[in-house]
Amino acid sequence: MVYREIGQVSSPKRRNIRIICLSLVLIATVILAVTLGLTLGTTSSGSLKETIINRCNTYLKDNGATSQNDCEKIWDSFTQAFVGKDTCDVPPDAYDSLIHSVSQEPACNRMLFWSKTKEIVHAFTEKRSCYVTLEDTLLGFLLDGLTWCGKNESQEIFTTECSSWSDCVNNPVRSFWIQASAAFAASACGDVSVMLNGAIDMPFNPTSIFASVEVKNFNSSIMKSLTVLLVTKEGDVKTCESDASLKDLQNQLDPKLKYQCKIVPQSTIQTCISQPQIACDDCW
Ligand code: DVN
Repeated sequence: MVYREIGQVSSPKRRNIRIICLSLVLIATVILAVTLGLTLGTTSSGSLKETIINRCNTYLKDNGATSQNDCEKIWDSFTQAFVGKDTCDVPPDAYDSLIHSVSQEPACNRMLFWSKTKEIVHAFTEKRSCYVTLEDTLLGFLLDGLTWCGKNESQEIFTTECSSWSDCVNNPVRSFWIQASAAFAASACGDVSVMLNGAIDMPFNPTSIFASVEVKNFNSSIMKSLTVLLVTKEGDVKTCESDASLKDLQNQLDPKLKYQCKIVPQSTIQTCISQPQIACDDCW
């Protein structure tokens, strides 16, 4: 009988032990990955609530509107719109309670709508208060860039694995922006502006929120005019007069509203973004 030092085993045995060890490591890895995936995938309401409450308190502190708004009540009105509902069963009017829970005076003569110009319009309004987009108001600021949904007969709040904008019409995020946009447009007062993209075929796209929701909610009893700011790049040939979609926009407006359109070179806006000391009126 050949004795072997303790710790030494025959090669077939050693191979079996190695296979068992590798299998155990593999199983442990899979369990860890699944656990992490499940944990990270369904963010509890905690982190979303923390984000939204922080945004709310920051906005109120920076804009001095603390007395009229209660962030906890706003959160509760927000969650009531979609918690316990299927991710494709949240219609726009589910957010009516949330919209009514936020109190903010409309920025008459400073309201700026936009379509296909999200980046440049917010780079501009981030540096200046002479124009205000929906996303610069408390309601839009709270939820801009976030995703959320619930599930039938569940109190959980999810921030991933939610239906996307194009999956179904009544998804929680799209319905919110439709209802918030409708309310923002209905409150539009005085001289109003919209920044449109002169580099695309249809600056006024009928399927956009601006066209399908906001223009339809303008109220000519409080709104006086609409100025289109058509942002163009070097070499763009589109003009205010030549574009058919802008004629369509003009035809959709209440004739009581004054309409004008200005070509605004993108370079001019970029200069105004980088030099906030330039007066707003000199930016277009
Ligand atoms: O006036 C603005 C503002 O008030 C806003 O509330 O609505 C108007 C802008 O909406 P719009 O006219 O539809 O312009 P866009 O550029 O086509 O879409 C605006 C935003 O809606 C997009 O930037 C998307 O947001 P995101 O993903 O960049 O944070 C979103 N959106 C529109 N169509 C979408 C979509 N997101 C995903 N899939 C789509 N099909």
